[in-house]
Amino acid sequence: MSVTSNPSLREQQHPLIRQLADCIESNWQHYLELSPYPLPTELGYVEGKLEGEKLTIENHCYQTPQFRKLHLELAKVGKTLDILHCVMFPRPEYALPMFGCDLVGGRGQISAAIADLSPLSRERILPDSYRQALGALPTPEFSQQRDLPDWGDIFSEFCLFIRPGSPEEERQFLSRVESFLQIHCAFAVQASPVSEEQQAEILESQHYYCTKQQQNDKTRRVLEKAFGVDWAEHYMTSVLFDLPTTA
Ligand code: BLA
Repeated sequence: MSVTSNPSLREQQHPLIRQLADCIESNWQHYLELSPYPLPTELGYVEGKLEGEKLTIENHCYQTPQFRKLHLELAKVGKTLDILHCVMFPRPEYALPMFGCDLVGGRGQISAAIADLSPLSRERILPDSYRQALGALPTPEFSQQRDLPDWGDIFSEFCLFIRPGSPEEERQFLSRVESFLQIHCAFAVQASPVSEEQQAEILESQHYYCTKQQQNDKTRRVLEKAFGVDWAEHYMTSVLFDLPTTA
């Protein structure tokens, strides 16, 4: 299946968001066998009002033999807020980490750039293969590191959370996220299914990951203001961070 995106929202967004969205999709297309993911049609493209400004959300969703859901979301609030959200949810049959990424910006400046390959094991450590590959990457210095919130214990030691200080730092962020994606996709397509016992542990770890992400009040507040409390709860638990049901 080939990925064809409606470029309308992307073209209006911060260049780093546009570039990262293109980068994510081209890596998915290059490495993985994509098929459609059935998202409720009313949630593919959504518009609401946030303090008088229009909030637009555009979702791109796929599945593959190794991933139950690949989710790329672009959102825009008037002229003030641009958002990219991306999560790759592995199928519980595979011992793969969770790729997650969030870019939040507005008025020409990205305030939060986050990317991680988060472990899905009881000990919350990445497989050796990932630690070696990630540890071998060049480690750029970013001038403004940001602190993770309390619920951020789900992230790995490789988690990047910065406010990019220059176009050069934006390029370095993009390049490191692309390396995360390449490493992840290359390992994923070679992965073999694990034992039922290990699947149960992976499932439990995905629950833990999603439950923590649902505690992100900053995301919740944006959605609540535009669409109301109930819609925000539904969206966070069924589209952004839905729990897998069966292994
Ligand atoms: C932060 N997320 C934020 C912020 C906003 C959003 C407004 C605050 C930005 C800042 O402090 O500069 C908003 N993010 C959204 C909205 C959506 C979204 C509305 O994705 C979707 C419609 N968040 C994720 C994923 C990760 C993530 C996958 O969705 C990480 C892998 C992390 N976002 C994340 C973290 C923060 C954040 C850690 C900082 C939270 C804090 O400082 O409290």
